[in-house]
Amino acid sequence: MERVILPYEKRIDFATNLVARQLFNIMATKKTNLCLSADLTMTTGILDLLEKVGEHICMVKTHIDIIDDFRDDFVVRLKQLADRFNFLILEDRKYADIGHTVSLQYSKGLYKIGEWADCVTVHSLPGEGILKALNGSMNCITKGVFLLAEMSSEGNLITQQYKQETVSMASKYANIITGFVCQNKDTFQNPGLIQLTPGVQLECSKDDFGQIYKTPEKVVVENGADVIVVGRGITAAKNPEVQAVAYKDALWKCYIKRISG
Ligand code: S5P
Repeated sequence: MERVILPYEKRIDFATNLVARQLFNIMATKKTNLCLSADLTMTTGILDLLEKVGEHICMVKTHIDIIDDFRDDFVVRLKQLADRFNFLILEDRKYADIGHTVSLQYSKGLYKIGEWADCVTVHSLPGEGILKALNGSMNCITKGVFLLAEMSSEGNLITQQYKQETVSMASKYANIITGFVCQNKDTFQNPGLIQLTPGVQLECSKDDFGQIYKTPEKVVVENGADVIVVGRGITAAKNPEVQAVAYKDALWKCYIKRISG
């Protein structure tokens, strides 16, 4: 059956990655497919925002390397919030190096991402070695990878062939692949994988650096997004909490419309 018309709870059994199972479960239980991109540069800003919107999201997406006052206790508190409100943590590291380097970037250094992130974003550009290395680092732990198959930004260099080869590369590493970061429903068919789509605001627009925004209706109903990433649409709002609820409601309504045919 076509992936986009199956409800999240029916897709759980197709998932080969444990994080994908968890995420389908959280979305079905909390009735939200909103992922907050918490692109703020101070830890208190991120933690305060999550206190307010944690109940409305299925996942938070972080860029740990943009934080000015990073300390180890930040990730402890982030984890506590994730447990309390039942959401997952995606570190948007966009790994893009040779496998050996990526395995070090994943487990070592200041951030030790592998210790706290449920899943990470990864480019397929360097080839299969990047997944082989992460597969080794994630061995036996409930962790996941969102592989970038498309991007939201104007003029990006990803071609149709690159996209198709990215999707077939993933099939060999089914146990660690949570899904794809992409814009279109024809990117992949497997109902056990999750389509993560960024570049979303309530009205179509652009930013000054080539980011292209589409509406919830467009990305969910037409383009098949399962988890929808919203950053500045919420973080830059006068009242982020009110805006998070507005996005959650709009996105969930679109999902219900899609699965109702
Ligand atoms: O193609 C992409 C992939 C990603 S992960 N386009 C994106 O914008 N992103 C990320 O989504 C980007 O790094 C940023 O953290 C977020 C979008 O933020 P917004 O403020 O534009 O909604």
